[in-house]
Amino acid sequence: MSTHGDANALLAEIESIGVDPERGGYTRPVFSEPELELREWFSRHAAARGLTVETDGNGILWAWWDADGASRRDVIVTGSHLDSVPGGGNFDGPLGVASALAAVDLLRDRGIAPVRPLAVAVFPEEEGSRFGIACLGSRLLAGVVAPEKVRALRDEGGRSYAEVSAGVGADPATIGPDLERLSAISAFVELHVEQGRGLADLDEPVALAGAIIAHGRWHVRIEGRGDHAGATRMADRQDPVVVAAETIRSLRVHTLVVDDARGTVGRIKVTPGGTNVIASAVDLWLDVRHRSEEAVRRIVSEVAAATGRAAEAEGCVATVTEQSFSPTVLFDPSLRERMQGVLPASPVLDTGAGHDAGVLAEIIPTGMLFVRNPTGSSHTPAETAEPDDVAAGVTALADVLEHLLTR
Ligand code: HGY
Ligand code: MN
Ligand code: MN
Repeated sequence: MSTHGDANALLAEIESIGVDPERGGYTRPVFSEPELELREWFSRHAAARGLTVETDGNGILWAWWDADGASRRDVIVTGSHLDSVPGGGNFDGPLGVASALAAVDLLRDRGIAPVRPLAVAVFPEEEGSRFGIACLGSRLLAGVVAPEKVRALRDEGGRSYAEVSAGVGADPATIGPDLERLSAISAFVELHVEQGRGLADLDEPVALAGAIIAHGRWHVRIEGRGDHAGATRMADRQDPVVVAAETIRSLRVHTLVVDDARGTVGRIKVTPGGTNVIASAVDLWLDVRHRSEEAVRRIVSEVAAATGRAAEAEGCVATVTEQSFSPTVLFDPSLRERMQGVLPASPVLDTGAGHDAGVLAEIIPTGMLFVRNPTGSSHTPAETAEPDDVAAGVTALADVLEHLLTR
């Protein structure tokens, strides 16, 4: 099957990589075998299109279409990520990467001669599913996360980022800000499957992004006293699971009273995890989002206070630690105006999902395109995009890139 100009065909090539038989969908953590396979898939297709592929010190892949004789200044970048959440869909990330490759084909077919370079970028650990910090690659590039903190991050199996990245041929000593590379970029446009029903409700195939709402992650650790489930009287217990239940309940209560706030606990780890064992500790993670940063922080402080009260009553100790925080992002208005000029029929939608484009928006002009997702669901196997909408997304991206590369 030819993949020329065809993001659907490109996606079809990877739909058997990282399939998760237990959860359904795909589980492709950064630096895992499936994600490395996807990186190789990308590099192969980029090279087949005559793009020069390099991996920078942060593990970001860059595939270059160098305009004849142009220096690598005033660069236009597009791309996305290939890692997934556990049991995620095949579109969140890969759609942006496949569409970028297909858009290069369309620009070639149109005989476009760029006056500035184009780079297709693939950012590692956008989901933060392995090492806990979302958009880790773009945060390292932007210098908004300390390299020594990253090197020490550990995955569920206790392996550090330094150890894992070295194990796949990256040099953890080279991670960190690359402001020279960033200063050479004049715009970054990321195409992404919509994670919500905005386009489905509007019956439109493609949207421009307006804003990303603020979102953060907090690690809650509750320590109690492990003991026997049968031999321990209720009055003698210090059960961290009981405190965790109050944390989760208070998150729901305090999120519901703030209009359009979102609060989630999607991950809990009970130690040691035996049915007939009172837990010694519980780890859980909060994901809290809202357009107002202050509202996010207020919700988290209410939940931390409720957790502290419940921990004291139960004779446990609770700590709440911020893992990552992304302020509300308003995408670059002048870039969005230019994109709207190219795509006048496309609506502008905000999103509750974070993206590398949101991290880079602090430093360089960034914009996003969303492609309709009929289910509106994401981070689940139900995430989808119709082939015609995928094709419409590629055409829209090619139109925007043509505008940015030739003026
Ligand atoms: O969590 C998010 O919003 C994004 O999908 N990483
Ligand atoms: Mn994504
Ligand atoms: Mn995602």
